[in-house]
Amino acid sequence: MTYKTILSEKKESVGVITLNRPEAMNALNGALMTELIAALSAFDADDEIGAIVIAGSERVFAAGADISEMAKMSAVEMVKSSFVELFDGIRAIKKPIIAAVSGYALGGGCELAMSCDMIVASEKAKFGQPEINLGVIPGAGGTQRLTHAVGKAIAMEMVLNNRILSATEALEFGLVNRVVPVAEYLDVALKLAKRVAARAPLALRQAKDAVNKAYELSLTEALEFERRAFYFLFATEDQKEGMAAFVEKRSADWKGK
Ligand code: CO8
Repeated sequence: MTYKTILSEKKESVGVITLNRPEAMNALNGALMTELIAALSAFDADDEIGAIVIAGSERVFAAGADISEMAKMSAVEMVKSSFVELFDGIRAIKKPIIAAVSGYALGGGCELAMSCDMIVASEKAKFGQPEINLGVIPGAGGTQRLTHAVGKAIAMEMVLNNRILSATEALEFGLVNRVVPVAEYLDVALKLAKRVAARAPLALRQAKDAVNKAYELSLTEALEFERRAFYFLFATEDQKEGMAAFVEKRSADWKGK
């Protein structure tokens, strides 16, 4: 399938999606979000793909929701457009998603990066929630995922006072997994995605789900969820293969069954 606002390609076991609206700093308009969810869902359903990378350009990951598209909209039009609900489509993806961020990740762009499971940042990455400058607040998880990631003090400063985090600050505060030179960030994200993609697919799926439950359930409920997921995996061929391979001192041959 060809897209107008993104590029989508397979690199062996990894699906790579590149946001591609350079004229608008990769601003996330309705068309881009719809195409992004379509491309993510296609990779999620593709057995050849084990993990997904979402990238922008070196200059900008995404400068937020498209302000010119939103500027004149009423509250009722915003509700009817279901624009922000498109973000739920990212949450629905079962395979691991890695954001490769360079340059600006602002507003909805920062929220998009945080909706992914891991973030590889270039030294030029900048993370911010500048919605307060527009008379609004983050609407796609910025007040929640950011607070979980960096804690209340830094989140308050970012959301209330437009503090922009450098890549090294983002690493220090736990928002990103690693910071690497600009020339390497895409490669590093791709290599990380390939390593993840080589793992047991059903265990990966359960693992992603279980870690996310830490944000959604009470500790008692989440521990129960984890235990059930752990037991479930003993019904898979991959658990038998993985443990046999360890005992026989060989590498496992995962089947995703
Ligand atoms: N929306 C629309 N167009 C944009 C956006 C945007 N978010 N950001 C940049 N552009 C456009 C500019 O208007 C400009 O267009 P033109 O060349 O036609 O004038 C072009 O991109 C280049 O931008 P600049 O000239 O401003 O480039 P600079 O290098 O000087 O500055 C910045 C780059 C700092 C990124 C600057 O463009 C900026 O501050 N952008 C806006 C950032 C922002 O406020 N983001 C938050 C938006 S609101 C939001 O995200 C709410 C999310 C709610 C839910 C999300 C659902 C998806």
